[in-house]
Amino acid sequence: MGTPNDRVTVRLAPNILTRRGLLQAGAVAGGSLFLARRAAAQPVIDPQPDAAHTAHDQHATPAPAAGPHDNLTPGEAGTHYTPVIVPNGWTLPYTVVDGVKVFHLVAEEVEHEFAEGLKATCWGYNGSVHGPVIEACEGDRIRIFMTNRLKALTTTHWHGVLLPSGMDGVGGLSQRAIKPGETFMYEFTLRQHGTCMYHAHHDEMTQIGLGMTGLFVIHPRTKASERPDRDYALMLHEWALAVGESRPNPNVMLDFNVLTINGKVFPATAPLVAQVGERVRIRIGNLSPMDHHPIHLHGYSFTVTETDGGVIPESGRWPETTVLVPVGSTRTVELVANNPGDWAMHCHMTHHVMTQMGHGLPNTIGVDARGLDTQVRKLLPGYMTMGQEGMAGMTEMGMAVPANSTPMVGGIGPYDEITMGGMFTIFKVRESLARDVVDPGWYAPPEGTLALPATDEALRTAGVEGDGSGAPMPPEGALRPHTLPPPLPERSTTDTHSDPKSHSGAHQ
Ligand SMILES: [Cu+2]
Repeated sequence: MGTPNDRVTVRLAPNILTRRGLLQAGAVAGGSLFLARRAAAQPVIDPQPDAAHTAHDQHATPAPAAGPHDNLTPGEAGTHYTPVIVPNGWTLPYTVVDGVKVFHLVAEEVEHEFAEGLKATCWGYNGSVHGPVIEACEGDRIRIFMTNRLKALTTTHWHGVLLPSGMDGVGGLSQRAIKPGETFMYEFTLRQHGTCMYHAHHDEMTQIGLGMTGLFVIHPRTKASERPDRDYALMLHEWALAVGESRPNPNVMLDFNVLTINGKVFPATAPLVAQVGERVRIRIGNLSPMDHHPIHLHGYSFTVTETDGGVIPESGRWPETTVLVPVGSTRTVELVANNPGDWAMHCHMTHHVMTQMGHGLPNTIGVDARGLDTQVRKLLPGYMTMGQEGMAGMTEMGMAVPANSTPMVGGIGPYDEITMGGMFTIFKVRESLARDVVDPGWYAPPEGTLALPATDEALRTAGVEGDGSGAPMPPEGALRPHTLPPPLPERSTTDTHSDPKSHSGAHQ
């Protein structure tokens, strides 16, 4: 998989690449970890009229306020921004017509593959779940045609995008719903940059639940040297898909059992990659129906630089290893890839790195089920009671799984079974890495930097017993449950009525 934006076709109207347009475009600076000081003082652009937009203005919704964003030429990949990388996904191509970027979204049913062996009929856009990333530039005028190929009404909301009310896409409130077979047109100028989203805003429980969501990335117009080297776009989601069923159930409130990054469960999630020294931005959106996801990255301290509300001022940022991405929001984190390795990146909710059959099982930990299994196998060949020692081993032993399901845990890693599935992926950092490598294979740690079985010599030298005896144990009393002190002694009635000013000795 190359950068999905290889597929972007851009047709520029011949007259819009004016010298003035380019100068203006270059002057609009954006904020990021790498140019945070610039963010505090964005240059004001002289709002001169520009022929590029006059052609469509007569039928376009008036913008909320004219300003420095109104007269820019359409932002170009490479010149004004570095396109995002969408693991397991893609970016929606556009055309340019009379200075307006034109996109076409189609809402429709999609046969979606979460992982090998696990498919379902979901709802998405343009043949994909989630919808393709919409990518544009601050200052772009954009027009999005939305064709409804569902059998249901729908609308599309541009989450976090600052736009006129009538373009906001809330069914019944901002517009009438789009009927099956109809195409609506949304048009507005992008007056911000950041990581926004789009999603159905009609019968939200059903339509968002079935996957009708996507990221909407708006880049600032910057010089290449001011941008991250790799800019990843990830969308989180959760699904209720009973083993063997072919449609997710959008009506549940708690029972989500398939947890995805860009629509995939690990090990079907493509890794994020970087070369040592590269500046990496990771945008994470969450339109799961019900759950926030604390996304944890190993091996790094990162900085949270943006929410879907915009850039966080430098003074308001703090370092993190886990960023909570609440439902209905995005978080953008940035780091410099200075620690080579294969680093886990996953939701830290333990049930969110477990797939389908991992949830709600009876607790059999510590149970010897061999006798039971033998009995049950007479009725159900291959039956195995799961989880006497926990859930590990479910991948490795190649246990047969029912039709249309995935093993409840991950896959075989470089050494052993990776016991996480679901909302899990890997950040692969290498000393040297070609630009277009999707997966450089497993990391081979340098000599002396890999955890291995302790040798007898090492144990002896350290005075450590390999059977665990002699290891420190809690000091006497350290783990004793605390008990509350006894109640205070009861006071006499006269005490409670005494004058506080003359409390002591007043009753003598
Ligand atoms: Cu989670």
